[in-house]
Amino acid sequence: MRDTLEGRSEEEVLSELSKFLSMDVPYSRVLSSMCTNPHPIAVKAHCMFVRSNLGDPGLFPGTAEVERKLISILAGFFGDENARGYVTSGGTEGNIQAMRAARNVSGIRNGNVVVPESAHFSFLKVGDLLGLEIRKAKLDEDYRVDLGEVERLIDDRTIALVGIAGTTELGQVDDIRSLSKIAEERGIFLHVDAAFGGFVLPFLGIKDFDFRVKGVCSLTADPHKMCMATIPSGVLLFRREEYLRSLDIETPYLTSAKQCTLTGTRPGSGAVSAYAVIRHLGFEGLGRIVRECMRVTRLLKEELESYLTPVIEPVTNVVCFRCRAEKLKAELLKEGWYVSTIRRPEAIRCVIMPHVTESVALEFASCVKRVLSSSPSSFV
Ligand code: 0PR
Repeated sequence: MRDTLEGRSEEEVLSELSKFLSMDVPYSRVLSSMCTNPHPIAVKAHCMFVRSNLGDPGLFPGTAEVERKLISILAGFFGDENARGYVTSGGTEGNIQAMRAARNVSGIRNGNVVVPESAHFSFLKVGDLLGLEIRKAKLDEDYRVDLGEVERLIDDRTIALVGIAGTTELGQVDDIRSLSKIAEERGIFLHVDAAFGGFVLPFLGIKDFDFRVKGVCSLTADPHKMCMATIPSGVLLFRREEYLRSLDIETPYLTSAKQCTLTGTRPGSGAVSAYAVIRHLGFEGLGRIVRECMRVTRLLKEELESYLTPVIEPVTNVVCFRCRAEKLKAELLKEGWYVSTIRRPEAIRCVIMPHVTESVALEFASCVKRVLSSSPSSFV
């Protein structure tokens, strides 16, 4: 039947939308995602500020104040209370804008950026959008960026180095201290992609990835991942005001004279939902949740390690197991479980977000064991 676009009752529209919503996968059996169910207070805050537009902050001074407060809290959390920044749509925007700032302050056009081979695919967008050459440095045997490779790839057109604190695939953390040393010696901008690890590592006692390390110029961390904010919520911070100002363009007819953000119209929800979670749980409460995810990650590793070899000892709440990955992933999907595969080495990836509780992880582990023992030679 042809869909005439005549007006329909609220009930009809919402019931149609409910059908679509029910097609989406609930998180309960998802181990492939770095997102999770938002915290209930994040949802409440999101709804309260649903009409806010931070793109025109003069009309929303209250929302803008929440953003300032969040940035100030996180600046301190990441080791430099004077760091400046804003709430982005997530790690992709953070990486694009950090590289744009690095390029603008360098004064070099057609430059290059040295990233680890493990970098998130958003850096391919960075290269395409900004006309930068993305040079991929090989990894060492622990899947951290190889520092010798980084030095080899640097030349006089290198505008930035990138380190990853919590890689997308393995959750591994690059040696940011050593990258900082190289960056400082060569006078190059250093950006840390902590989109995932930013709200994990500090709670596991790992602090040498942020502004505490002298050469770090910018950092991106996403509340919509491990901080349980609503999507979209990312935070981009710069050590120096000058970097943020290099992104400014004039906005003649708005309530503000300049804008440094990538998008124009911008939701307030990312700022207020992250702020609500942090104020409600405190870093203490958030830390407890992260450490529980880490405990469950280790438990899953122990449950499965006599069947499958972990690629690395988990550093964050991600564990990858070597296997014939596409085959095992497909078999697990038949049982309703979602895992992802990684590029190198061949392995399945399990991200232990807060919705993956101990009982979910144990149920998953027994499913994996069952699948493996049904056909022992097919998957390993
Ligand atoms: N940097 C790192 C280290 C990341 O892991 C990610 C996303 C990004 C940057 C980009 O962040 P945004 O996607 O917020 O722009 N990592 C996840 C990934 O690609 C994103 C994700 C989350 C994908 C949930 C799927 C999913 O269900 O795996």
